[in-house]
Amino acid sequence: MRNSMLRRVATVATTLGLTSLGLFGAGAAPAQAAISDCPSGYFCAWKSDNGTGTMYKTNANRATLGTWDNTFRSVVNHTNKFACLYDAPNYDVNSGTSVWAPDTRGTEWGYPGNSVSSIKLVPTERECVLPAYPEWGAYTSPTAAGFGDMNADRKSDVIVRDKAGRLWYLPGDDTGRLIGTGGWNAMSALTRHGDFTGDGREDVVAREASTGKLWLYPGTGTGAVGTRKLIGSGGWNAMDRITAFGNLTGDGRSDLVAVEKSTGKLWLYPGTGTGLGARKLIGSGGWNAMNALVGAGDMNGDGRPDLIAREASTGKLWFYPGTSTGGVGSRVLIGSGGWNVMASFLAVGDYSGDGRNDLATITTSSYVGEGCRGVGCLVLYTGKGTGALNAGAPEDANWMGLNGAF
Ligand SMILES: [Ca+2]
Ligand SMILES: [Ca+2]
Ligand SMILES: [Ca+2]
Ligand SMILES: [Ca+2]
Repeated sequence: MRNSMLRRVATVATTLGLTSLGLFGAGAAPAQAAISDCPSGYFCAWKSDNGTGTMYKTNANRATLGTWDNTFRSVVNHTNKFACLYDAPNYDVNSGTSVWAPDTRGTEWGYPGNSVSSIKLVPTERECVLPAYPEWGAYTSPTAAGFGDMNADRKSDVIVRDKAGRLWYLPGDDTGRLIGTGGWNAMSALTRHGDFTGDGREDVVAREASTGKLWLYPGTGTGAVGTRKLIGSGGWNAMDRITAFGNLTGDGRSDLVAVEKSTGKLWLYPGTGTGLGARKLIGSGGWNAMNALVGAGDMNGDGRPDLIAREASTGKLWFYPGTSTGGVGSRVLIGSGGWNVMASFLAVGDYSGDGRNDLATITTSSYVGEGCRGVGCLVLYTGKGTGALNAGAPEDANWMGLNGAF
């Protein structure tokens, strides 16, 4: 089927809406035989309204269409990729763009809705008009605190999972690098921050949805991750909000926290250097009331990592300071409401370059901010160094069409 154009620019934000337009119907009787002539793996087009006559087909990107330029009257995308149809040659998004979703049966055909002059086949919808990954820019932190920094250049980093299940490493200079070629959609939780393996490099922890296993992917120090190691043999689907916390227990190794779904208890899983040790109860109940947990690093400057949580019913943001005994202390309100417009929170360490840890958020459709509204705004909150946050500032409008960031 055909989806609406995904494009938006950073300063003029419009909501990404997925609507069906121009779809004539699946396999309407007169055209059925001709539409089915489109081979699997190909995008096909006809000059007629009903898919009859000479057929155009391609299984690769086409920057120009030669004699087929501006002639498509019916199309079908019999591939497992998104077909991006551009009004201009050379995939120029500034004229007009339409997107046809993957259709592995090759039955959903219709009018392309624009005067097609170039075609691209891509794994994710956002790649029709944007890079696969969003732009992440960070300033150099004055100290090598390490938190949020996978390649030790003192710039905080972000990892993004796209809808095709790939992982992209964003080193903080607006670029991105592929570090996971696929399969990451099998993971129902992704977290990082802190060094679990004891080599001084940040690592990634992931929960496998189908098995409830917990895997450790050691950071290589370059932003990539190495061969995974099993650190939880099962049962992790009973847990919610699995969050890498940093080194709470003070032994130099990073720890995990997670909420037990059935009880609302908050458990600490101490990192041992080779895996996770016996868990310790650090919150006796009520944590199911929180629908986001963020291991934000040391936000109040006492050297211990802290926790931020969002209360679902009120949209409040709470700060829980890490304590010397390996737990969390009395909470402090740091956001009086409205935080439910955030789809996700990213513990980014110190992106602003003042030595204090900060917080990044990605918005839902309900967000309205200055310069950006709707899904996929990146809003940054610098830390005050006390646990509290300064007012947020939208930084980028193109964090939509992804499948998570951490
Ligand atoms: Ca870095
Ligand atoms: Ca490590
Ligand atoms: Ca702290
Ligand atoms: Ca900062």
